[in-house]
Amino acid sequence: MALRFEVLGRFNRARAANLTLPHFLCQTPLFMPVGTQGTIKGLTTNQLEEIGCQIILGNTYHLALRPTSELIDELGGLHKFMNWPRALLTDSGGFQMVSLLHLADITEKGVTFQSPVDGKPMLLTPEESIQIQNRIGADIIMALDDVVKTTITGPRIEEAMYRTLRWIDRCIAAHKRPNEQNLFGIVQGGLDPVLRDICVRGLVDRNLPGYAIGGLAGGEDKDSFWRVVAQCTAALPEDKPRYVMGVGYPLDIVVCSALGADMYDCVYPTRTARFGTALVTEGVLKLKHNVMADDTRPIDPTCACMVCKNYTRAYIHCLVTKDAMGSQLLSYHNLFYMMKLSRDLHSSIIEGRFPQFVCDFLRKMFPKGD
Ligand code: PRF
Ligand code: ZN
Repeated sequence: MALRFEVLGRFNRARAANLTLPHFLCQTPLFMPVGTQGTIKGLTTNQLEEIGCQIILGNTYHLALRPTSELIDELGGLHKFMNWPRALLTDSGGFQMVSLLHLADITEKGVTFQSPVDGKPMLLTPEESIQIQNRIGADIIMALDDVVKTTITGPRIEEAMYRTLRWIDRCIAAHKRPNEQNLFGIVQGGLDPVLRDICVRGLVDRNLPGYAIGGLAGGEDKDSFWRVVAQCTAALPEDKPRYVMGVGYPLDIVVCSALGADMYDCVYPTRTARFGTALVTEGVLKLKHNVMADDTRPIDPTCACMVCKNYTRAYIHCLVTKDAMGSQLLSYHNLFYMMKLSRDLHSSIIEGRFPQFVCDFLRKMFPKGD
């Protein structure tokens, strides 16, 4: 195992911890921004450090196609390649292929897809996904899982869950750097509590350094989503990190943290920035809106970030969708918001004021109580 997970404080099921990874000591709960091609679009790694990012996510699928994992390995690993000294996590690639390429097809061997480079059929097996991730060198690597949309029903959900369990053994066997990189298993099983239970037990038996809850945030209703998270966190070990994949709405992070989850990732804060939306205390602020044209306030007067200290809504309104600087400034602010949310969750849990923090958060976001 190449991590240490030390719980520093709890409030009911919520926990705040130090997660010591090979490249960085992270504090949980934490949000991980998503960098696709070895970059968080529009931000330098110096800015990411300034914002307080502790760990960022890279996608195996994208990096394997370009610049290729062999080249990253040859050039000294992804940390060095992208000039990021802190922690990295890579996702296994299957989910990205299935969600990006509708031509992807899953069999027992692995995920088959058409190469977007030359159109040739390609196969990503659990062994290959781990080999690629070993070359990339992230602090945390993810098992290849069989992901299906939570909104479908029937035998396919069960097949995917059992296949994910069979594949975890192939991933464990293929993992050549267990002292430098942590392999996390991913709980699947759709919205079915019986399938989720079988999958959690199966993965816990493998004694992995951490566990992810997958297959969520794909259009299911919030009640079902939170129920699955609650069930999985209750059954996962207390002394290992729990990562809810693909979750990035501030409200979901607060609720999942209350349910005992520790880690999150999502493109939402940076993607919504590129569409002109800022995350603020009251919810969201649409910078494209005409009322912003002569608004001389910062995005969020309560925000301490570089953007809110230096620029007006009017200026960002003027840039947004016309100049790359608009989405860069909004991405900077949105990630600052996510990092502050992570820190506030961590410190409020440690200081015994988590319920007060959650109440304040909800009251500001939903002032009418709805
Ligand atoms: N599996 C993997 N990556 C993911 C997910 C998953 O289930 C999700 C949730 N839908 C986001 N990213 N490997
Ligand atoms: Zn700001």
